[in-house]
Amino acid sequence: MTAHADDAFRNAVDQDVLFDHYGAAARGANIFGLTATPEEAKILLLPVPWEATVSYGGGAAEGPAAILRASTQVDLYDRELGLFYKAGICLLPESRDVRQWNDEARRNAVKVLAKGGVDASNRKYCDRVNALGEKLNDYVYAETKNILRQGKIPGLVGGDHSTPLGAIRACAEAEKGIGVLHIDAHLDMRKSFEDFPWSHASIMRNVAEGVPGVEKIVSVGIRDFCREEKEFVEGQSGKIDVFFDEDMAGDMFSGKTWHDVCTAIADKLPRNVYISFDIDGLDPSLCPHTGTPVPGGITFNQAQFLIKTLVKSGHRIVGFDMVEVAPGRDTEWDANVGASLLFVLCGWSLRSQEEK
Ligand SMILES: [Mn+2]
Repeated sequence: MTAHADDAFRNAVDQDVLFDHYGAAARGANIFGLTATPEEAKILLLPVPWEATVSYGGGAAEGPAAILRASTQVDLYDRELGLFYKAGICLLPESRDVRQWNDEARRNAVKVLAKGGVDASNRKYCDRVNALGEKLNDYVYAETKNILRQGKIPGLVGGDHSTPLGAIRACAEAEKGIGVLHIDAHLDMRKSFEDFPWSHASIMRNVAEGVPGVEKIVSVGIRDFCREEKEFVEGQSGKIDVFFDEDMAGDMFSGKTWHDVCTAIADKLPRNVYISFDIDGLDPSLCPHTGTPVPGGITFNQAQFLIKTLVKSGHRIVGFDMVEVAPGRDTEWDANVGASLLFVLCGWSLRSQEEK
């Protein structure tokens, strides 16, 4: 067990600490109101309250706590999957280290963002942000490795979209030649963003260039990107397939079905798949407070059907993340949607272990 996982376990059995982290809703119960311990649970969810380099709206660092609070509203029975939650789903406690790294990185990042990038006067702040980003990547990698070593399914709860790099790396080492199903409004293929290489806007570029165990990336729902990102994708000789939001909608306006689209997406992926789900891939009415909302996007039912189709066509989900959920000040709506999607991801990940 890593030092962090050790902490996580001690915190999980210490209700006062859990109470501290998550507020009144969580006393004695974990996500979805379940009570499985980290030892019992088949799915371990790692909260990563990190949003160091957010460029527009903030709040994603509060995503895990908000999802936990909202998760008690999710009905546990699923007509197709039955009482799958009995396999155990457990959200680990937030790491105090990650909170501290995030706060420090955020303070430093603001000094770079204020000038629209790095120059001689703020280089040291930029360097510090990037060093803390590397620490975060190492932490997520070690925690995910640890979850996989126990034969459990890892699910990361962000945080911004920079957070799952270490999780994808760990999953790609456990199963060679995995695919990444990337659901997002943004292509996230920038070389770096405002001189931050570990940015939310670079996550899939970092996966494509830095995680050799990923043989395929399929990006879905994409409707915001720059020319450099598009050219990067085109230069990857088929390693990356993009299902642009406009094209998917256009196909359906012209008579194709969502079933057709989902089958085409699933056909592009190898058997073992990591799902990286940025909530802003959905229609922004489902995530109005996410950091960088974009008009368009898929519905909740379409997302659910896509995940189902993937599993029913014989793919195995080796890990997943749910990122960029930012709670609104006066509403639990974003977190309700995030919690529901997280439940869908948990259910079909478990089912996918059984499918041949
Ligand atoms: Mn993203």
